[in-house]
Amino acid sequence: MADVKTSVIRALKEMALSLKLEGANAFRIQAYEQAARQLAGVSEDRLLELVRTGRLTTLVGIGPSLAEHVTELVNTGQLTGLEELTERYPDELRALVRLPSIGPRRALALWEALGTADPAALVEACQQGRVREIPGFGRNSEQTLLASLQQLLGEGLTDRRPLAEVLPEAERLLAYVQQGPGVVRASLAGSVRRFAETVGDVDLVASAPRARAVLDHFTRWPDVVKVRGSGESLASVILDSGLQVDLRVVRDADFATALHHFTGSKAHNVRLRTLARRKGLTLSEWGLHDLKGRKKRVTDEDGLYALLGLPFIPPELREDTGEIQAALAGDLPDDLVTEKDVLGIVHSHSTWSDGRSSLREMALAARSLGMQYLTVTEHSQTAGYAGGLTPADVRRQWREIDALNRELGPHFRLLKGIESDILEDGRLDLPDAMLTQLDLVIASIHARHGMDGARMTHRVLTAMDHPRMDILGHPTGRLILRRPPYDLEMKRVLERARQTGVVLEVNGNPNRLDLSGAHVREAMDRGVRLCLSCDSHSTAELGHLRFAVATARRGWARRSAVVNTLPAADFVSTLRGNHP
Ligand code: DGT
Ligand code: CA
Ligand code: CA
Ligand code: ZN
Repeated sequence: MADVKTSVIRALKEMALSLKLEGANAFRIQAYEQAARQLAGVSEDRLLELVRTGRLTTLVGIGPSLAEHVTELVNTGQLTGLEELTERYPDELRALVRLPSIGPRRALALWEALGTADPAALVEACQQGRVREIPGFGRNSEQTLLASLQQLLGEGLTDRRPLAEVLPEAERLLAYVQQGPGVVRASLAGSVRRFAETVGDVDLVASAPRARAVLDHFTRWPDVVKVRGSGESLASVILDSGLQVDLRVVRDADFATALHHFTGSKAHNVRLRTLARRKGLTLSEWGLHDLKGRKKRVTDEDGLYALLGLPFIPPELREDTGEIQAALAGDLPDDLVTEKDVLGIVHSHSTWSDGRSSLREMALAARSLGMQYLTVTEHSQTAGYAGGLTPADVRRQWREIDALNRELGPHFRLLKGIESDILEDGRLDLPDAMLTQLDLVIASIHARHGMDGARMTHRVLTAMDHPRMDILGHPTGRLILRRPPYDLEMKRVLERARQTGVVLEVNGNPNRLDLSGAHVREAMDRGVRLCLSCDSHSTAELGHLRFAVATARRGWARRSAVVNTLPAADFVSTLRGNHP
């Protein structure tokens, strides 16, 4: 009976929520909420004693009528009227009211207008723009609602995390599995291998003659706190970080098809299976078979795609967004950008503004990564909270840049730039006389995110029209799982980028990934150019490049569309060629 208190508190909270939906008197609602809070601070034994002796009203905030309700709850487990109220409003509606971005009135408005409170259905309604039509909503609140619904859904399933939070641990675990007894091959699979923005769990696939021995090795990894399941060929564990990891071990002859299957996405697999069937083959977790059930020999994923009449489709593209049709038609990009193509680090901060490494440390680190240049793009003066530089500071910084270039050149160069704030009216944050002296100008929004769509779009387009604007930094402003994009008409931004030659950033900060893969794809369709940037605030964050590259690949970006695949001089002159 240790749970009486918990269920009493839960009932009181449910009552408060139901009364909110009823539009009841605020004092009545508060009485229930306050009682729930009070009881949370009282032990179970003490609660039972107060009920027995009729002294509940000695607790602050519990009056005679609530004392009666609590007594009823403790004695009968029921609360008069609660059940009736609970039945009137479905659980999904109750979950909706609890979202921080939405109150009971708007939850009800949604429920009534759309006839459902199912979060997945609401996500779809947001995506179709049907929510903004409902009185009390607009584009902005539709976006906010969408973000919190997606979070709700994610948490409901597995508690998704940004990929970058998971990847280092996943890679350490992969290295450990590779050392397992008899392991021939091992790889990351699932959403991690596809470089999805967020990850539910980590999947690994390995091949070895004896699966059991490898699985035992796997479950002995020191960070494993719980083994959820372990079978003939599969083990699933929880790490102390809360992360779930699944490992499948197969015979090496099955490795390629197993790796392919567990890389997904599910939608990609389903479409590929349909294609296989048309060729008289069946494709499954167990491999590729002909109609007589004979297994085809498949040694790697290249071979699997070849048997299906396709070129290799990289994991980042396997989302069933047309990649199989494009591959059949020979329309997949043949020069998909890779990390090796990138010659310069774009968008970096140092201790001159809000970075944690000195300019010299940043330069040395970039050079040791094999880069030919690093753009020095500190914040501008309006970004005072981020140590933004005044024009005088910028001039002083040039002296240090010149000295470092003499020291580290000629095969490595620091380029003089700035990350200018885009001010509220779309102006840039430095005088034109200085902007023209810089090698490159990134302009980004860092304040007043909440402007309505028309004004925000005007603000960004105005900045893009500035002849010294080279690159639009983190164009949508979204923070993964935390903040929805600005209210911005992306189609017009993309169109303006095409007209002016302004380059759109693919920001590799794993919390941003902005542009997203989907927007990169739209940019590619319109002939808009990209730069793959790190937005690094320390030498370690030069590693963000890999996320920028992966995000660009998820949007089918070609090397030829990426400006920082050019050597330094060409990079600067191609930016200068903007604004025809
Ligand atoms: P996640 O973990 O939610 O970030 O996303 P995934 O894609 O890693 O999904 P997960 O871990 O459930 O499964 C890994 C892969 O296994 C998935 O991408 C495709 C494959 N798979 C899982 N379940 C199914 C299924 O029911 N049908 C098919 N065709 N493939 C599946
Ligand atoms: Ca997974
Ligand atoms: Ca999984
Ligand atoms: Zn920045």
